[in-house]
Amino acid sequence: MNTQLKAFLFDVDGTLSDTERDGHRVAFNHAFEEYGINWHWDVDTYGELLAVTGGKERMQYYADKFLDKNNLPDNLESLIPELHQAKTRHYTELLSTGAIPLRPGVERLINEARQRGFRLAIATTTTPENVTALLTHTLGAQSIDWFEVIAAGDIVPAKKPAPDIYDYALKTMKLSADECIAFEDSANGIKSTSDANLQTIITVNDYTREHDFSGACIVLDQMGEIDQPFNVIAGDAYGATYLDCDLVVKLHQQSIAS
Ligand code: XBP
Ligand code: MG
Repeated sequence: MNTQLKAFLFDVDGTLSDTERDGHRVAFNHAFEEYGINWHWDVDTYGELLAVTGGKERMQYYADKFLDKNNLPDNLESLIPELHQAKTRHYTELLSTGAIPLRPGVERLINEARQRGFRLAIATTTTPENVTALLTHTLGAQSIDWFEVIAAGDIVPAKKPAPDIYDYALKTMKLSADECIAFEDSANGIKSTSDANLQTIITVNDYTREHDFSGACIVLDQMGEIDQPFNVIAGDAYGATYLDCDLVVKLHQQSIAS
């Protein structure tokens, strides 16, 4: 069977942009300071906390697993959503400074995909405002409309690694999983795509390099550019040195056939 590829589904954090270490982490710490809470997430601790997706869920996980039960704020349940709102404000302010760029090759691939008529969507755990802020401050405000669906945050109750956010995007676009390809960066991401029956192209980052990406079409260190070739960590790039639509189509075809 030769199912035609119709749509590209992108994760955001870690895939479109390296947002976690210098973006989300910093914004969480600003929120803790703003509320006078003596929590601080250093780079390594944050790496462990990334086991749980979703900012509210991550704070709850931190309180449950990293802190002394007798030393938690009394009002933790109501505090977490408040902290998260503050964190979102700090994060979107940070994005507005232009401090967090897209990863190499992302803009080029999105532009080529649009020119070639592939449909685009986003499937992410992060808060919707964060996605629109990232797109606005990197590709421009008009880019929000390039994505047919922006499936984000609490739109589904079960976040990644559950497949729900991808199932939601597929259902909204009226596409089958075979007609799409997903772009992810993490083990939670590929668990989510695999359980939604999607083929997945992985670009790793410093937090996810050692994750298990079994079942991916290919694992790359980045999408790459003409003058900035990717390194292939696992899989076959068929001689390509950067990810373009021809390679995406080929990887999709090969994965569907096998
Ligand atoms: C992204 C996340 C998010 C962000 C924070 O995971 O885990 O929780 O770190 O976002 P993925 P919010 O890339 O797998 O979608 O604080 O807005 O929840
Ligand atoms: Mg991600």
